[in-house]
Amino acid sequence: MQFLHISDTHLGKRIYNLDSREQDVYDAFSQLTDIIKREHVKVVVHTGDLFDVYKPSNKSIKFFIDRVKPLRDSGVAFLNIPGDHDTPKVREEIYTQRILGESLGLIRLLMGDQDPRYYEHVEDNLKVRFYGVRHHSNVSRDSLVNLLNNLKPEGDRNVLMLHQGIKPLLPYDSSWELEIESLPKGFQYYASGHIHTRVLNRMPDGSIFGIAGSPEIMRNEEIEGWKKLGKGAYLVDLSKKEPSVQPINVEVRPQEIIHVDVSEIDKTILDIKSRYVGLQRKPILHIVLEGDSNKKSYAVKKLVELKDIAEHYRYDDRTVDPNMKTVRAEQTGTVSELISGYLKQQGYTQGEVDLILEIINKYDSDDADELLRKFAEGQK
Ligand SMILES: [Mn+2]
Repeated sequence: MQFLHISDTHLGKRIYNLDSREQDVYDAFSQLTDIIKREHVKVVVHTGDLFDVYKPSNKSIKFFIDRVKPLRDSGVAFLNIPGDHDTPKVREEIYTQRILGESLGLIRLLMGDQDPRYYEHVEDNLKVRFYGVRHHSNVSRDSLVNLLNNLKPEGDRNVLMLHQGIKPLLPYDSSWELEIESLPKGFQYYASGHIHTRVLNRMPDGSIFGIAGSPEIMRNEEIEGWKKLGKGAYLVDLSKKEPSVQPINVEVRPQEIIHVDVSEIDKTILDIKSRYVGLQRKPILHIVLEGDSNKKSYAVKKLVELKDIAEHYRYDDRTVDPNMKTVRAEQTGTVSELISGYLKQQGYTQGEVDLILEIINKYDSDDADELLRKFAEGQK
């Protein structure tokens, strides 16, 4: 019995507000649905952030329906849990997934805290149960842990779908809600979303913890992982008690971060051009300008030549004036301590700093609006 694990498709995302980047995100999804057909899987497990926002554009909803309806009609079950991006930011709104699931019957939505509690699939005389819990933010961590502890994995094989920050993969405070060692036992495969770079971890009990990752590069931090591991889907085989996983890659628009000393800009531009000339999919280039800031403006003008070979380029100015003294932030401490140190340097009071940190930590919760209001009042 095989199923396909995909995640974090972020349909509708328009990186740099470019039509071509929105299309790249759709193309990656289309490649995934091609893999679903080619591999003849009967179950697809999507672990959240199906869309980029909780109120997706009509264009992205139509795209999803047109791609997934033929799969549904050929008997494929498309399972999904909502990720943080899918979660409504206001109490009165509902998940888009409920339209796709309850109203259209295109997906099987698993929330964890309401029925159905699992999806059961029987193949090769194996009863496989898929459990899933929707994304829980940091503030509702207790109910998440409670839900997980009450799961009863009673199939011949059991899969758990999650969309959470997991320690130690996301180690910073407020970035994780679960620790990998404390995941509930009895599952052969932990299908995980949220983190965009692929991870495959064999656990001590022989089960596998898998992060399928996003099928396109959504953030710069993903470029390194894409180069090393590729992007795409995981084909998971549950025939044996210890599962085996085969990564299947999709074609992604190339991206590169290039550090450039502004005094060598002419040579570097020639070099980049020769490397990327004639590519079918033009790259996205992230240029990091370094060196003497007095030579920056010439370098920036010169970068325009990259328009010939790149779909898009952007630059990050890290040049320095050799006559200026620089102030360095403390290199130790947690992210919160770094932010707090910086804000204090900028003249914010301790009370304001605490409020700002709280807003950052609760940005996706219902409390955020209330906190912002308090902060705004304090500023008057
Ligand atoms: Mn995501």
